Amino acid sequence: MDEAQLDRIKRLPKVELHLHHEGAAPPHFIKGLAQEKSVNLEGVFAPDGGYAFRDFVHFLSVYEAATSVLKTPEDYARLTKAVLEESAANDVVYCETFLSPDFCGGGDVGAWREYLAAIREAADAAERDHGIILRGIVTCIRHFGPDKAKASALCAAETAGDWIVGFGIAGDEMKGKPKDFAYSFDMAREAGLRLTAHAGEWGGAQSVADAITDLGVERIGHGVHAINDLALVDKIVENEIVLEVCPGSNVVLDVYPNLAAHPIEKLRERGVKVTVSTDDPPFFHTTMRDEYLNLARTFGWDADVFAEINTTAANAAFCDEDTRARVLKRLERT
Ligand code: MCF
Ligand code: ZN
Repeated sequence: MDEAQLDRIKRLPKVELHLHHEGAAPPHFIKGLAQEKSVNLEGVFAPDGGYAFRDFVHFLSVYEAATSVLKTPEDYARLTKAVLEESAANDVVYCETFLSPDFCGGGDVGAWREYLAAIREAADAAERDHGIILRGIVTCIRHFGPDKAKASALCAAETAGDWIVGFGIAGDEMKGKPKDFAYSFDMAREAGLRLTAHAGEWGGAQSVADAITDLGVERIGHGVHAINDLALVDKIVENEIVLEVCPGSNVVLDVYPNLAAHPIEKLRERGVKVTVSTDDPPFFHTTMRDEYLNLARTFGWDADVFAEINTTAANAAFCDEDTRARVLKRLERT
């Protein structure tokens, strides 16, 4: 692929469906807040200035340590501004971000409303300044257990609407089973929220099947291990379940040794609706532009393939139809 083609791919307008709000925090932003608040973040940063972690479980604890400096709604407003500036610089036109009431008010509905108001205000400003549209997915954290998940689901249900558009689950997939969280997903569904779950990243194909059956999700975060069960892949295709694939994340966390070994292309070839996201970009030394360039170089994907992926993502977005129409219009202008 020549440089002109790669340059065009890099600059395409993009839709990102899988981004963790704190996980997108630039390290210098977290360092600055730690200094302001005199919080000791020893061990969180690598000598190169990025985040330091050995493996997935260590990643989860470093994520929580970095998040500990975000203490107020105002901190989250500043975070939102920093995150959206970076996303807009990568030509992202629409993004869905995972927000956790555990970190934003400790599961209390009143406190959560204050965090949410601050985040929305910053998102509205970023939309005015950079044209990027943000929507939120309330996310429970699997290793915090089903009780905390219920508190998150209540926060989600109380604030469901045109901005909080979905409910999901992230965290340590090796802890508990999807059905332990079915009550929370039922509450969110009844409140009109759309559903997604991290599954099949560390768990096998069965973990993806359980999330679909027991939680009734229409999207799966990662889902890559579905490739080990082709009958499940067929079911995913038939039911038009969309995968939020984060290739760079999977390589850095050692789910796959390199991008060439990643199943995204096999899944796409079999007809699965795949989308592309960064997950926690500075943690994984990636950006949306990098993800696209790496996929183009590794699998030979041209601009048409990426255009199709972005249309898939826009159609799978949890936003209202007016917003979707605006996003699809932005994708046309290439
Ligand atoms: O997708 C990656 C890796 N797999 C699972 N979970 C997470 C990922 N990035 C963040 N998370 C979790 C983590 O537990 O999501 C939470 C973090 O605390 C934040 S959700 C706003
Ligand atoms: Zn994730």
